[in-house]
Amino acid sequence: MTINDIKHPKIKAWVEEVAKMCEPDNVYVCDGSKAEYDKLMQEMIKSGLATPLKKRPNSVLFRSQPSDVARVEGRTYIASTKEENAGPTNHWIDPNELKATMKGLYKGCMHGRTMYVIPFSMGPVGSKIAKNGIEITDSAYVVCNMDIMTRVGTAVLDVLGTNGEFVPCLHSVGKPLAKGESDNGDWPCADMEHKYISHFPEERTIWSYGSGYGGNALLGKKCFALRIASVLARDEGWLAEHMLILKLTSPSGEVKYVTGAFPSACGKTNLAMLIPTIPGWKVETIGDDIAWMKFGDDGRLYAINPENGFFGVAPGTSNDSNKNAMESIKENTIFTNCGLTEDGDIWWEGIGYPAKGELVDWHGNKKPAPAKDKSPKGEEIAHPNARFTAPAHQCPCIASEWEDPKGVPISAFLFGGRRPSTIPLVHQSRDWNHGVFLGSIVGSEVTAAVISDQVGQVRRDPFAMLPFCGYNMGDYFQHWINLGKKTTADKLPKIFYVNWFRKDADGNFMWPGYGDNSRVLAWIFDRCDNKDNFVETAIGYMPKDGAINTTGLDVSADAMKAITSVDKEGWLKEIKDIRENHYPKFGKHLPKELSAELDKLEANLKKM
Ligand code: SAT
Ligand code: MN
Repeated sequence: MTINDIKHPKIKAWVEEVAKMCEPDNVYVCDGSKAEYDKLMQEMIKSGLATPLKKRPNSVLFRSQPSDVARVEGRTYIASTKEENAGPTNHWIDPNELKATMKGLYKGCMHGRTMYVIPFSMGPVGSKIAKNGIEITDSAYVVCNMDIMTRVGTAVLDVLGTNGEFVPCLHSVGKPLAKGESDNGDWPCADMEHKYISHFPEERTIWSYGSGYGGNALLGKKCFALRIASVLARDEGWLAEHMLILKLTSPSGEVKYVTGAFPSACGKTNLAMLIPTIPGWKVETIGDDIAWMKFGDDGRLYAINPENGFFGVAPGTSNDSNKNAMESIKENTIFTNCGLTEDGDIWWEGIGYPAKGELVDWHGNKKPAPAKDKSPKGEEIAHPNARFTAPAHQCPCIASEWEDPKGVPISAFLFGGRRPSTIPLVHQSRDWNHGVFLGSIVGSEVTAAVISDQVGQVRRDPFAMLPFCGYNMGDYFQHWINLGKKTTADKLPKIFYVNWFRKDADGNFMWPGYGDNSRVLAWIFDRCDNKDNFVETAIGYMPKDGAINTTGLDVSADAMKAITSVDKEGWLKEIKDIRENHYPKFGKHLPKELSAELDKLEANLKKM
C-alpha cells in the first residue's frame, strides 16, 4: 500500500510530514499480510542481517550491535510540559528542547532506506479496551517483530476510519546511508549518546531514535502500552500495568485469574506458562508482560493482554524451566542475540543441553561449544538479554479466552522481584491500601534486561513500573489508592507479595521456583476464597504451618521455615531504607495513606 491508500486525513498528513523530514527513498504502508512478512524477511536474509535457521521452520536469527542489546533507561525521556509531572523517577527534558534536538537528528535520517508505516492495535482489533497506534520506522526488523507482537494491518486502518484516535509512534534506527552505501549485513543503529526513547505524554506521542532493539524500537510495547497508556489510564480511571496474566484452575475445576508484576527478566514469562508440580492444578496463559485493566459493570476489574506475542528472555529457557515457551518457539520465531549451532539451530546458556562442535556467538565469532550448559560471565555464547519473538497463539498453554475483548476478571495481584534476603516466599496484604504499600516498595536485583552499571544491586522498582510509568510515580501511587475506592472490598483483587529468589548464606537459592511456584499459587487461590489457611503477622497474612503443600518438594524444613517467617531485623532495615531513601523522593506527591502504612508496619514489628 502507499500513502494514498490512507483514508484518515490526520494520519496521512503526519506520514507526509515525517517523510519530508526523514527523506526516505520509499514510503510503504504495511498491510500485515504473511506475504509482506515473508518478503521483508527474505530481503533481510539476502542482505546478511538475518540468518535462517535450518532446524526451525520460518525462523531466523539476528545479531545486534554490542551497544544495542537492551533498553536504555539513561536515554529514555518523559517530556511533559512540567518537570513535576514526569516526577523523580523519570528523566525529564523540556519537550521543545527535546523536539528541536530530535528534529535535527531525524532530518534526512532515512536516506537510503524505506520508511514503513505500521498500523497496529494493542488488544484485539475493535475491542473496547484496545487502542490503536501507527508506527513509522525505517527498520524491516521492527516491522516483522511488530507483526508478531501486535495486530498489524488494514483491519486497523478500517477501524480507524477517517477520524479514529491513534498514538503516533516515530522510530528510526538513526543510520542514514550515503548513495550506494549498504549496511553490509550489520545491525544499523546510532551511538549511545544519540539514542533517544522519548515520550510526550500530553500529546500522547512517541519519538524513538538510534536503537533497533526491543523495548526501544517496538513502540507498541513499553512506550505505548505502558508509558503512554499509564497516562491514559490515570486520566480515564483504569490501569496499564507491567503484569503477566494467568488462568489458574484448581483440581475441582474452579478458575481464577491472577496478574503478577515483576521487573524485567524476573521470570514473568515462566510464571505465566508454569507447569504445576502439584497434582490437579492447571496454569494457562493470557499474557506474559502487560495487562490493561478496566472495571466491568459488575464492579470487578477485567484484564486484557494488549500484546499478540511473546518477547521473552532466551537464556535460562529450557524444557525444565519453561517447556511451554520452548514449544512456542519451534517455528515462526525471530531470535535476537542467541548463539548459532553448526547444524543451523539456536543455542543459549541454560537451554538444558550442551552444544556440540563449533558455535557462532552473539558477536558473530566462532567459538568452541562450552563444556557445560554455561559460560563464564562476559564470554557467553548468547547475550544474557538475548530474546525470542514468538506468536502467542503458538503457546500450547494459551488460554482459549486470551483474546476475549471483554477481558478476564482478576482475583489477585502478585508483586515480586529478585530479593536475596528479608522478603518471605509469600505474604498477603491486610487490605487494599496495605497492598498498594507493598507494590510501592517492590525492589529487585537489576538484571541484564537494561544497560546499567547497577546489575546485581537491589533497586526499588515500585509495581515493577520504575522504567515504565509515564508520569509522576507519587501520583501513580495515588491513582492506585483512588481505584480502591471505586468498588467494594470483596470485588477488588487481593494483593500478595512473593519472592522466589531468597538465598542462603552460601548464595544458593532456597526455593526451587519454576513449577514449584504452583504451591504458592494454590495457597493464593484459597486465600481468594477466604479459606482459613493463614496466620496474621506484623507484615500481613502468611501461610499457616502446613498450608503450603510441600509433598515431594526438595526444601529442608529449616529452609522452609526461614522463607515463610518474618525476618524482623531485615524488615526494620527495609523500613529505614524506605523512610530515608525511597519515600522522600516523592515529596508532597506521596499519598499520606502510604506513610501511614509504613508507620503501622514499623509499630507492628517493634511489638514482635
Ligand atoms: O526490551 S523490552 O523492554 O521489550 C523487554 C523488557 O525489558 O522487559
Ligand atoms: Mn517486561
